[in-house]
Order: sequence, then C-alpha cells, then structure tokens
Amino acid sequence: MRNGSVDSTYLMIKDMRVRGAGRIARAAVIALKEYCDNNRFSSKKEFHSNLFAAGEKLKSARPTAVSLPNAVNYVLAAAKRSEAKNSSLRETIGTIDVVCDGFVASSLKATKTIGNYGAKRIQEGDVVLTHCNSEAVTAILTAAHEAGKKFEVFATETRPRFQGRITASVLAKRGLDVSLIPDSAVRVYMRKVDAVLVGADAIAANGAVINKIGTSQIALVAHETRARFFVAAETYKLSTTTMLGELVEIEHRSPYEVVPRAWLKANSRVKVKNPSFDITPPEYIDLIITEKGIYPPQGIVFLMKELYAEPLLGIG
Ligand code: RUB
Repeated sequence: MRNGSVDSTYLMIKDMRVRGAGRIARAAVIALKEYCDNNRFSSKKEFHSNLFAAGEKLKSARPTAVSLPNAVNYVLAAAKRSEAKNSSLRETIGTIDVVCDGFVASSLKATKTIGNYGAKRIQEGDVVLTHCNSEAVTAILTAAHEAGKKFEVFATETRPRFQGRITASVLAKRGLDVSLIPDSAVRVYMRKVDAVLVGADAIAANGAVINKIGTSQIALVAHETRARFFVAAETYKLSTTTMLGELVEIEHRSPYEVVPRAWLKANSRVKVKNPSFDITPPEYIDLIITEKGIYPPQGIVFLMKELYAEPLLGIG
C-alpha cells in the first residue's frame, strides 16, 4: 500500500510545514484523494478500512484545529454513504475525488467570501491589529485594501513560531501599511487600535474562540480600550462536539520552540511550557465573520444547528 501522501502530509502538518486551520484541512483532504487515486485495493473492505485508518492518522497530526477532523470526516462520510449504497470500488473512488475537489474549492471560496464580508467592517482610517497568521484575516484586509480603503495594520510577532512575520510580509507585499510589533507591545499600541481581527482554529457552541496562544490576552486588552474584536472563520471550524459538552483539546508543543536545547540543558531545573492555543470567551468577542454571514458569538450555536444538526444525530 502506497501511504506516501498520507504519511508525508501527516508529518508536514505535525511539524508545521503546513499550518493554519484552513490549509491543514485542505492538505488532509488532498492527501486522502491522492491515497485513493494512487493505490490498488483488492476489495471494498480493504479500501474502507485503509481509508479510515489513513483518515485517523491525518486527524491525529494536530489536536486543536477542528477544521482537520471536520474535513477528514467529510470525506469519510462520503465513503460511508457510498458503502451504504453498495457502490462499486471504482464508483466510490470517483465520488471521493469529487467530494475532495469540492471541499478544496469551497474552502477557498469561503475564505474569499469572508474577505468580502469582513472588508465592509474596516472603516477608512482604521487601525487594525492582528495576531498570528490567518488566511481568513489576510483575505479581509486585502479585500478592504483593494476596495481603496486606507488603514493601518499592526501584526504581532506571535512567539514562539513568529507566524506574525508571515502576516506582515504577505500584507506588505500586497501594498498594505503594516507594522510588526512584539507580542508584549500590544497594550502600548491598543490605545490607537479601532479593531482587532483574528482567525480561529475552532469555535465552540457558546461562541468561545480557540486561536493562537496570546489571542485571549489581546481580547482582554481590546476590551479595556473598547476596541472592536472580530473573528474570521470558515464554518468548518465550528466544533459541533462542543454542543455535546466536549472540550477542545489545547495542543502543547515542544519546549525547544521556546528556548534552545543548549539553554534548557544548562538550566535543566527550569520547566518550559508551550501551549499553542488559548480560548477567548464570547464576552470579549463582538462578531464572528463566516462565509454564511456575520454572527454575534451567542448566535453561533444556531448556525451550528442549522448546518450540522443531522450529522450530530449520528454521534455517540
Ligand atoms: C494558526 C492560527 C490561525 C488559525 C486560522 O496557528 O492560530 O489563526 O489557524 O488560520 P498555527 P486560517 O500556526 O499553529 O497553525 O484563517 O489560515 O485558517
């Protein structure tokens, strides 16, 4: 069995060569498609068990971005439906190809739509602060810029992995006015900031947003200065299992992302903690911008029910 696409994508997601909730979802779906297309299966039974094992492996690459299991489960659900219809192996693989292509196209389209919806929330002369690197956020800022609005962006460095440098670099190349600031400088600049705009790895049923570590601290400071706090997220980042009381797992990464190996060796009594994400409570969020419309965090549960009530009935 040629597991190449699945194994390499699993590793790329795990060590963050592919990162960001939207990108990892699309990468996993493309890996599943390639896995189906590039292997010969002796029976439908073998196909299904291998496909489900590949899906489980991909889902285990990173635990927090719910876009990853949501995307993989979307593909696996298509395989299950095919099985229930007693489709041939060739038909099932054909269906999976279509479903995977559809997911990737609709994901890209959703980001673009969010860009257009969100751009309307950026006013002429605004100062916008963002954290980490989110495609949904850069889509909004780019769309506002392309609409001719003049505004300034502050991008936090986002330690320890410095994804803020990606954001600053992307925006500067697109012609936006952007300044990179240390994470610890957020409160200094927040007095100037009109709106904070961040992405999401997962959104819980109560409207809480799970995003890059440091997001909740920024929300607190934004609350203090009454800056608006917006979240941009495609609906496949909604965590439906939180409707059933499940918690979103927060990823803890290697201490060597925080300090060099030699330093830790020389200071072996020091414990280094490296949580990768945190939770911003709904009270600190003004609006969540999705491709299905813009919602107050308290409205997210209704969107979840509308979009995902049926699959939820099958849980448990
Ligand atoms: C990335 C991160 C991003 C969200 C949304 O964390 O927290 O804000 O994933 O990104 P990491 P997008 O770098 O650890 O993956 O809007 O691109 O899906």
